[in-house]
Amino acid sequence: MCGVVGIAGKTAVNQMLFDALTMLQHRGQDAAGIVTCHEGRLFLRKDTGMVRDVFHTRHMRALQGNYGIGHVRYPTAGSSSSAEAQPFYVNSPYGITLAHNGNLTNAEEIHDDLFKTDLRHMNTNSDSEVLLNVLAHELQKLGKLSPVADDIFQVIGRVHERCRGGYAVVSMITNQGLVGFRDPNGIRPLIYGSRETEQGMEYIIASESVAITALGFKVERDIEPGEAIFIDMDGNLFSRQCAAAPKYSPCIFEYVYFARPDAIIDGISVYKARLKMGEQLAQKILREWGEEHDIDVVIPIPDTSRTSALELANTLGVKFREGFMKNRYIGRTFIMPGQQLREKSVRQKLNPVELEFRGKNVLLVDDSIVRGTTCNEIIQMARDSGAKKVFFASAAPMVKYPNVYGIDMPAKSELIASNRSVEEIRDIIGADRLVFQDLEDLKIAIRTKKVPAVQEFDCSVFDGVYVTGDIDEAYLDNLQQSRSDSAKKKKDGYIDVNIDAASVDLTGVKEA
Ligand code: PIN
Repeated sequence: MCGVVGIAGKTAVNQMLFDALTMLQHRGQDAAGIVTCHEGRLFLRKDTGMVRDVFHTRHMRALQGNYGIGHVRYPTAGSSSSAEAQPFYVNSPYGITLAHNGNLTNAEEIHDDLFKTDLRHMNTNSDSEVLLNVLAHELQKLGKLSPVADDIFQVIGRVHERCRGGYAVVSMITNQGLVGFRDPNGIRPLIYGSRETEQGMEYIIASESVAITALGFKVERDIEPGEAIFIDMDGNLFSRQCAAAPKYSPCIFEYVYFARPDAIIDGISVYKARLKMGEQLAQKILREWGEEHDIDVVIPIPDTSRTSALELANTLGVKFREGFMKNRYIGRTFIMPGQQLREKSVRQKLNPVELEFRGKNVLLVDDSIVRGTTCNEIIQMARDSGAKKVFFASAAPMVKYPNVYGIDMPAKSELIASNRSVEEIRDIIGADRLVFQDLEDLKIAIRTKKVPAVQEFDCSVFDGVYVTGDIDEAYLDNLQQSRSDSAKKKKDGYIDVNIDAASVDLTGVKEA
């Protein structure tokens, strides 16, 4: 998962891009990058690390210009080097930079075509570089010295024809303008806003509304599935539907966990959706455990589950208490994650408030259970703190299938629910009772009458239905192989040999 932002401004955009990336930091803490454009020259700074660590004063000073894009990267299998930090750059045509959130499901196929037919070279394993080269190749084919909005939209149409999967993209075409577009299913989010200034209208495109409002811009609207917007160098904005059969299927996991609660995605408040998830889950508990359940207190596992746990407690009529305090100063992970490390870091991250547990039957609430390893540790902490019974509730249904649209889920074999019953999972994690949200209830929690266009979601991690229709067993087997291979490499301390970013994709770009 990643965060993207693009700004077409009237004054320097470096600080605004930096601020926007800090608002999107939760979408990726592995790497960050900004590229700006000033008088036809590009200035790029990207590296692994958090936003505050990647950009120093000297970098910020060098990021000149009124147009720019930025990216924060989530650690995904096989992309941990700084060479694969974004934005990516390709010099021809025009000089194009691109930041991508999502994952192409046919990247390998396109990679082959790009190499054998289009004679394009790619220097990383990143599907985002593939996407950039498709865009560049299609623009090149048009062969226009000064493409207008119509040309850009025609090219995005071609990108949609060639690329499959989930993608929300911002791209800067040197001296031509800023483009934002979203995959035909609207799997990954993208939204834009505007701000009136004395010099004229400024525009921002971002993964989440929070980056727009925090910068003092006004949210205009979400970019629709398959739609593209283009802001030319004079600041004129154009938009067009570029996909043949667009359909809303936003990723349901954004609402469950990834997005900030204060974000509004596709017109739906993430906060409100999480409250309703708590309400739905409480109804299920009342249905299945009966009114005479023996829950004394509801305790969220911070941070994401807090909102749903609060409403769950309200609906049950049970006390809501903060039983775990989070150490928010654990910043970077210097060693590659492994099972042991994950377990250790839970105890460093969360500390129990013992008096909330002693002698009580507690219901712990988390947003989801993925590997099941942290809940195991947390349940043990609750017992060590003196809890009588420890119940566990997941605000999301059982995660049974891998994600192929840009959420870095573990391989299927590592998902605790992939081949197990609720009872088996309960036994493994050591809870006295375990309850999962039903998928239909989750959808009910998110849907709102106010947004009739968004009724269906990409729920593939829960139901195995992949909305792009191109995922079969062979694809998932392959994925399993690469995800577990890359995990193994990481555990063995293997590092992919990559030519340093500075000597690869900065050709003609001044490094900030
Ligand atoms: C954590 C959000 N959330 C916690 C992510 C743990 C699954 N895990 C998914 C639960 S936070 S496990 O709110 O952002 O801090 O099942 O894989 O052990």
